[in-house]
Amino acid sequence: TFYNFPQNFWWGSAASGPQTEGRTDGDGKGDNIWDYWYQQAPEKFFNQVGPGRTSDVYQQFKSDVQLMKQTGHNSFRTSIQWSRLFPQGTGAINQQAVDFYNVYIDELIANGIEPFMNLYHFDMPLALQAKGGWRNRETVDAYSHYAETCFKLFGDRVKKWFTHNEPIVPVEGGYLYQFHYPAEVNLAHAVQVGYHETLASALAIQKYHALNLDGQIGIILNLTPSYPRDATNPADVKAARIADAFFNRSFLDPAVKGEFPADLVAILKDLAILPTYQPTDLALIKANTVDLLGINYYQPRRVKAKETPIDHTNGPMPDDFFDNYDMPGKKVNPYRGWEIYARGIYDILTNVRENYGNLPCFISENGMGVEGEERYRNPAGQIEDDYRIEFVQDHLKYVYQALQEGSNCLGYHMWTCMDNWSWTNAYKNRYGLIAIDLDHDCQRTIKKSGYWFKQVADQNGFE
Ligand code: BGP
Repeated sequence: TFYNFPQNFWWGSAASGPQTEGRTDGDGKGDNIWDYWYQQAPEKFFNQVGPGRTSDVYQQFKSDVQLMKQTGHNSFRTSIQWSRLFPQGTGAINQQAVDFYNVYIDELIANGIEPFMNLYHFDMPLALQAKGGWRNRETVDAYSHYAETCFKLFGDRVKKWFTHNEPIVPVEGGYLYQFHYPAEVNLAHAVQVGYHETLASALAIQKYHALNLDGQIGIILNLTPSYPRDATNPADVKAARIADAFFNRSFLDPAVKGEFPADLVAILKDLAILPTYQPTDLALIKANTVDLLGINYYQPRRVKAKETPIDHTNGPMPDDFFDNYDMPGKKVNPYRGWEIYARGIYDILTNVRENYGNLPCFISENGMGVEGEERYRNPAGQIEDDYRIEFVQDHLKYVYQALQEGSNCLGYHMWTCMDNWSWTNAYKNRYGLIAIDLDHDCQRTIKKSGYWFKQVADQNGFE
């Protein structure tokens, strides 16, 4: 069979400002929490490589756009760095940032690549974090001003906007499992942070629509289908449902339906940790839902009824309600420890079609991080990443199946365009269609998967 995708399907990749641009001295960027955390605790970062050492897109974007063309992109997502545009998070604007994003956006468009722009990719400006970050309602106002400024500056050309990338991740990383700054363990704080992210998203959507800019605004969520160990065991099913409420529906429901999931609200009420809110907020969230949903998919979540004793050390945790289930025989990416389960992408798209009004959506990230890819470099200098081609093909077949059944999936973006710096893992795992050589001015070479992807995009499908 030839897997033929719909006309005008979006083929491309995703990246983020903080992971690719590079700081560059004298450009006026303010610190964000990653700059700060690295200064405080470099040992937390793989090989002690921090956010200053990136693929240097700030300098090299023009030739990078040519590489995107050579790898079949008709669209590409990155993010504006809040702390580049507003070095203090609010207040004075940095004109050099405006200039940079202007030329970057124009270069993409001039080369036939539609820019998709995300506003927040884990990069809280330090000056705002110093006042509590997302825990503080003032951050919501600062964000809404930042978002509106971006729409006014770039919205004449950028027609696809996203309020957040994976808003659950700063909640989990910063306030539950300690892989983002401020690395607390406090469910009440986590809930407040998540609530403010959702409120900020609704406010940005309101501002965007009010400007009548003839584009769409959405949110990008990492959805992890939550599978019970035994689908015939009610306790397992219940556990999986609770995990789904905490990690998927917590953001998906307010973003698409304008309402928080009742079962999650009941749990938080029971624990007396509902967030602080203003009475008018809920109507605002109800009235300002997304036009478009970006779905990042890497792995499912396998869950069983709680069997291990509840750990009370840090107060309540989502983990009090379920145990993760280590399914025997599952396929795992050994470098990241994430299960590889291509069918999950079909289950998500089907869920969106059946339970979320078949909202327009697209796969906004999917990919495979591999350590030590240099060993696959052939004598001609190309990295032969057949495992990545197989991974993408497996997932695309399930996207195709969902499309056949009526899914409104509009595109597929890989994580990522070129190997990039990734939070505390830095350069350990490489995800790109294009390799970079960190020791030689980040020299770029297209991987085998990059050429393969170009062929798929050109043919709008594959055999
Ligand atoms: C997603 C993020 C990306 C990127 C990717 C790969 O969660 O949106 O920023 O990091 O995952 O993850 P990692 O680099 O941690 O393996």
